[in-house]
This record gives sequence, C-alpha cells and structure tokens, in this order.
Amino acid sequence: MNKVLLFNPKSAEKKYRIPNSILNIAASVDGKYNWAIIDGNCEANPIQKIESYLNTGEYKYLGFTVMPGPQLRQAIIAAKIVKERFPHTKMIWGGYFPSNHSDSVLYSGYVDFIINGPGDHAFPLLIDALENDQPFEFIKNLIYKDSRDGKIFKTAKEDLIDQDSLPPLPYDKLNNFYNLTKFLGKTYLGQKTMAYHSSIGCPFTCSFCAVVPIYEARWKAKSAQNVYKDVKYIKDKWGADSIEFHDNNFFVSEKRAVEFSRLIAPENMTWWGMARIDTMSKFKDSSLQAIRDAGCKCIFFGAESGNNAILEQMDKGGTQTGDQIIEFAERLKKFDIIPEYSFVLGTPAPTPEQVQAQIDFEIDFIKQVKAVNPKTEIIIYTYSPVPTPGSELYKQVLESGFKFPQTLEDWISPAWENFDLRKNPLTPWLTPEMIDKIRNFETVLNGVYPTVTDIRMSELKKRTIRLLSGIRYRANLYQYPYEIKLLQRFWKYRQPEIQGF
Ligand code: B12
Ligand code: SF4
Repeated sequence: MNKVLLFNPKSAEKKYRIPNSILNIAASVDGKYNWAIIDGNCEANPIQKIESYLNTGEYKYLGFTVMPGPQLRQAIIAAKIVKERFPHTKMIWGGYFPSNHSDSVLYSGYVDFIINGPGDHAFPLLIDALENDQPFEFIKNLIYKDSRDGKIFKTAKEDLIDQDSLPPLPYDKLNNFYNLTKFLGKTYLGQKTMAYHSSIGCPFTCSFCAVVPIYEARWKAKSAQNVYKDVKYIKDKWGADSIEFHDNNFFVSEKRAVEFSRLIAPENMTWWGMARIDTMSKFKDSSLQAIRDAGCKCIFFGAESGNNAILEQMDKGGTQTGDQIIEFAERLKKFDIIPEYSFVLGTPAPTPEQVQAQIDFEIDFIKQVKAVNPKTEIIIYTYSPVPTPGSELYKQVLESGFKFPQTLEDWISPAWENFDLRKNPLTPWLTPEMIDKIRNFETVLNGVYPTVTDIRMSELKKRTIRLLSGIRYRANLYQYPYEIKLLQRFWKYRQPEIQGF
C-alpha cells in the first residue's frame, strides 16, 4: 500500500504551533495508511526533506495545508519542484487558500486535488479511491480538474461531521517526528502554550470572512469533556501550562464554554480564544466570572467597526452595534478579562470623501474604546476582500473593478502577499494616503498602548516609546511617525496577528 506524506509549509518565524490542520488529516488515515509529517516551521530545508521521503518510492500521496500569505510561498516552491522531479506523486491541497481560490490552484498544473473544507472524511475516501482505481466523483468536499474537458469540478458539500466522532489526534506519533515540546512555545499566556482547535466553522456570515464560503454559517464543536480530555493529556504528558484556542469562534455556546471552564479550572492553566461581542454580551455575569476564574485572561473579538451602517454592510449578524462594542469593553474590566478587539478599516463607499470619513470615524471610535478600557488590545486590519459570493460587500468590491490574481504565482508577488497580510489591500477605492493614515495611526496607537502579548520588549523601552507617541496621540498627529517606527524596529515590536497571537 502506498504511503501518505503530509506537509505544513512554514507559517511562523519562531513560534511553532502544533500543526493541527495536517494532524487532523493524519488522524483520518491513521491505522489504515502509513503516514509521515513534515513541518516547514521546524525544518531548515523542508523541500530536501520531502524529496528524501519521495526518493524512497513509498509515498505516492503528498498533502499540503495552505493558508494565504507566506505559507503559500513555500507551498508553491515545494509543489513546483515535486511536480517536476516526481510527476507521479498525487498532490492534494487543503485549507482555506485552496478552498477559496481553487481555480488558481488547479490551473497551476501542480495540484491534482483540493479538499474543499473539512478533510476528515474526504481525504481517506479519496486515497481509497485512488489506491483502488475507483471513481472519486461522488466523494463530497472535492475540487479537481476534469481530465476530459479541463473544467474545474466541485463535488457536493458534506454536512459538518460530529466532532466527537472523529478519531483522536495522534499526538504520540507526531512526537516521533518532532519532539512535541517543540510546539509548546513560550507566549504571554505561559511557558508552554499549546494550540487546540475545538470546533469548526462559524454560525455567522460576515461578508469579509474566509470562513463563510467554506462553512456556510454552520458550526460544530467537540464536547467540553472531550476538549478537556485532550488538553489534560498534553498537560500531563508534555507539561503544557496554557492554551490558545484556534477556533474561529470558540464561545458560540455559553453552556459549553462554562462547562469547559468548570473542568479546566482545577488545572491552573491560562487560556485564550476568539469570540463575537454580541454573542458574549448576552453571557451571564456568572458565566464570564467562571470563564475568568478558569484561567481565560484574554479574548479576541472581531469588533470590525464602530459604525452601525458599516457593521450592517459587513453583515455582522445584525445585533452588534457601536455602543455595544464600547459597553462590552467596559463590562469586561469588572472580570479582569482583556478584550482584544480587531477592526477592519478601509471598506468601500460611493465617494473617496466618504471612504476617508469612515476611516476618521473608526480612528476616533478606537480612541473611545481605549478611553473606557485602556487595557483593550487593538488590532487594525485593512479590508482585503475575500470571495464571499452573494454578499453585498463583495458585490460592491467587484463593481469597483477589483480583481483577484489569476495565477498561483501572482499570489506570491510582494503586493499580493501584503494583501494577504491585510497590510496593503490593493483595492481601487483606497488611496495611498488613506492607507498611510491607517498604518500611521496604528503605529502611534501601538506606541501609546504596546500589546501585552509582547514578552520581549522591556518595560523601560515600552515607556520610552509611549512617551513619544502620547504627544502625537493627544494632538491627533499621525503623519510620518518615523521616530516611533525606528524605535519599534530597533527594539523589535511584534505584531501578534502575523507572527502568532
Ligand atoms: C493558527 C493559525 C495561524 C498561525 C499559524 C500557526 C503557527 N504559528 O504555526 C499564524 C498566527 C502564524 C497565522 C498567520 C496567518 N494567518 Co492564519 N490561521 C490560523 C488558524 C487560527 C488556525 C489554523 C488551524 O490550525 N486550524 C485547525 C484545523 C483543524 O482546521 P483547518 O485548517 O481548517 O483544517 C481542516 C480543513 O481545512 C482541511 N484541511 C486543511 N489542511 C489540509 C490539508 C490536507 C492535505 C487536507 C486533505 C485537508 C486539509 O481538513 C482539516 C480537517 O478537517 C486559522 C483559523 C482557523 N480557525 O482555522 C487562521 C487562518 C487560516 N489564517 C488566516 C490568515 C489570513 C492568516 C494570515 C495570512 C494573515 C493574518 N493576519 O491572519 C497570516 C499569515 C500566515 C503565514 N505566515 O503564512 C485565515 C485564512 C483566510 C483566507 N483568506 O484564506 C484564517 C482562516 C483566519 C481567518 N478567519 O481569517 N495563522
Ligand atoms: S463571526 Fe468571525 S468567524 Fe464568524 S463569520 Fe464573522 S468574522 Fe467569520
């Protein structure tokens, strides 16, 4: 029987996380097919490593997980080399990038199949079909190029799988490839932070979000009991003391969050997850207290905008408002939970003046949030469209003349790489001056309120930058903040959204 090789291209500079995407895929074939994992984050030369496995002649299937940005760069380089030197290898890509941009991926000629969304059932079924020369057209969650007419074919979407029915993650086997403690890095949460993904999808349909086209407002979670069991295993066996929950929306269910909190509280672990403001504002005080008492220090919220019209345009689900964002930041103070609010600036509007006015409004709004709860962490993204068919926002984006790159190589041009990092949106309605204003405000804001997740910069350095930035912040002077940038670069200010949370 042929073997399966799974590759996680490099996505982080230093902080390695448990490669959950390919670990789930390894679990899906475990016991049936032999598999091996290569983590680009832990290898000096991952492509050489791939070649060494393929040279054995035992591995016919090569699975890549791919998210946009720098991870895509290594994925493309590796895929090209493999296709050239090992043309009979079946290349299968999964993850958010190939699912959302299947045409560029399949027309590149390097990739044979895309798993569209969850691969837990689709991947083993595809390998079975290929191994036994059986048809694969009926396997759900597949995208491929039809060999007869070259057209891209998408099979039906599968219902979301009951997450408790999935096989256990093969942590012990992962430890045979890479010492598992390598993935338990030091973060502001603890000395040995583990990454865990306890639910898939999200029940909402924000029109800028890459989760929506894949999960179509569906969400399924593991039970609190099973999440606790996995966490406890890693804690007892490898000494994890903190958890980053990588779920798109960890706190969808108040009941599950509270149940998990009760289970994890005696373990004295610190943890973090992502949530929605409107969902959590409905949580009872006793629930928020239980969550904090169980070690949840900080929660990430997509605040997105303080402007109710823009929130509607973004289709936040209709219940989040600017007032609620501010009230909730204030409410969390009482529980000593740090809200990490992300904002998306630079959404389209009919005229340049309106686009500019929207940006200025958000800057003022962010300052109001900081005034009610200075501990609120602010993350600023520039709006980068994702293909969310049917959404009003995406319609506006297309009407403005915006086009995604056509080829896979175009995606890794410096400009599009920055687009993926949500730094340079390449959107026709944003002028360079507007982008500068957003970035310069962010520089000044980060100077006044450096992120608590930065564990490298000393207090003295932070205080020096704060002093300089405070003058600009109070006077609304954001242009050319070179002195702050220089110090931040010199003292290595980190951006949690790109380098790891
Ligand atoms: C962890 C993470 C990171 C980490 C990387 C981890 C590390 N340090 O080692 C960090 C913080 C570095 C990071 C950075 C970025 N990330 Co990121 N990241 C995630 C996150 C939170 C979890 C990924 C994960 O482990 N999922 C758990 C697994 C189980 O789920 P999954 O990946 O969906 O896998 C399933 C299927 O997709 C499929 N599948 C996936 N891979 C494969 C492979 C094969 C072979 C098969 C068959 C199937 C398959 O099957 C799996 C099981 O069902 C996701 C959001 C999310 N909740 O998934 C965002 C996410 C993937 N990131 C995203 C983005 C945009 C980025 C950035 C480009 C920008 C940014 N500002 O966030 C940067 C740059 C990345 C880079 N350097 O290349 C987006 C992608 C959106 C898009 N447009 O496609 C996401 C979806 C977040 C979001 N909602 O916007 N990220
Ligand atoms: S709530 Fe978050 S994950 Fe869910 S659709 Fe909106 S942005 Fe995406």
